[in-house]
Amino acid sequence: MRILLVFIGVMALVGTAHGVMCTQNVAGATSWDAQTDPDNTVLDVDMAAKAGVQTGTRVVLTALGWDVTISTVGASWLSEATVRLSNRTQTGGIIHLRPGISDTNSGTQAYSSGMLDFSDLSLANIVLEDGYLRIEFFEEWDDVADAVDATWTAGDLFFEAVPATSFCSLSVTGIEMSVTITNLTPGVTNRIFRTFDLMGGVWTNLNTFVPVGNSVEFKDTIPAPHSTVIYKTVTDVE
Ligand SMILES: [Ca+2]
Ligand SMILES: [Ca+2]
Ligand SMILES: [Ca+2]
Repeated sequence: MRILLVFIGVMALVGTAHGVMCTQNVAGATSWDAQTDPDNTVLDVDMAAKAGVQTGTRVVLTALGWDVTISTVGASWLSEATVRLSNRTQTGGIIHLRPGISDTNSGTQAYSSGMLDFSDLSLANIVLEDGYLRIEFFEEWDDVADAVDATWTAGDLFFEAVPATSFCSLSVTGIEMSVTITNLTPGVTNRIFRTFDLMGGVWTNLNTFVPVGNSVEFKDTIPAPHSTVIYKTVTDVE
């Protein structure tokens, strides 16, 4: 019997294997004092959801752009308004963006850019293991302690986000097969479904698992008389 195996990767992610453009509005964010000061605005952004995948999915940011308006207070310079981009643990790729970096004026000014690829700038990608991006607004030079130095009055930051996808390898012996599913996110529920007919067949949930590591081996026995079997893994919404 000829067995045809077709493995479909994480269905929900197939369409997002490439970078997804994601937008984060920053209107109203305030930079008060120096970096780490608790007064500063800090955003905790679910980039996985923005990229169209399940919350908690690993996401890598590979490019950045901006279209923002900054308004300073008193004598503070526009160049000092800075945004710190990192994962929640502030490890790995960290970027400090200063849209008005050469602007030693005070007042209100708009700044914009095209998309800048981190690799073109010899910068490391920002790796979000849990899919969350931390954005802290702070002052490169704090003019007045415990007072707002600048407000990001309008605009957006833009990111190219690449969500994790699953890759599968197959080995077939007779009608028994095993699949190693890799690039999984630990702790996130996945389900494996099987059908014998891609066009209108019933999908049967064979297994539900929550991976401890990044990969899981899955075994199945293909029942006779089927010669075609199709599997898919789906990352659960909950
Ligand atoms: Ca201040
Ligand atoms: Ca300042
Ligand atoms: Ca303070």
